[in-house]
Amino acid sequence: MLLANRAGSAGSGLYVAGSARPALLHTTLSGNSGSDGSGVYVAAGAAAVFTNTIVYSHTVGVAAAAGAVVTMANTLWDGNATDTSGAVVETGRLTGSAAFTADGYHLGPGSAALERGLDAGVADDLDGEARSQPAGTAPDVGADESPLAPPVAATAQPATAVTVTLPARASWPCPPAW
Ligand SMILES: [Ca+2]
Repeated sequence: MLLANRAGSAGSGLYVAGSARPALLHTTLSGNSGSDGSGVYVAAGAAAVFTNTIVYSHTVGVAAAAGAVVTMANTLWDGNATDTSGAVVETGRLTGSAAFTADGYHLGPGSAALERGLDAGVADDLDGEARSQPAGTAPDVGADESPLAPPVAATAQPATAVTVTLPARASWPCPPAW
């Protein structure tokens, strides 16, 4: 998790350069700032592979220099002025609210990260809690795994029969006298 870091150079959350080839699983990048505003910067000649990532609140979420190779699978983008710059190859793009809790990285109700990840073989989360929850569901995107269910798209509810029982006639108000 890379949270609210400040840096005087590009890649305020993460800077990848040289022959580095990191593969990052279940990363939450939130509110990193400084320099050119990029949360992640991958320099020429370097490469990075991200799986199940939340990129939240950056001037530029992920920046790839010319000659960098950046591959991202199942990323939730929220609140960035610009999500990507340069050649970022993306599959499983997710949008919607990260809906973090007050700490800025745990997932709250309605988060678009809930159960939208790929099975990356990660058995727990940053709290040491089991991933996935409930067992057998798709993992959450980002560093936290929550037992919360994903938001449900608005759908028509099935019709339900309604039975109304009227009180016995004797208890009705008296009819007007004739
Ligand atoms: Ca958790």
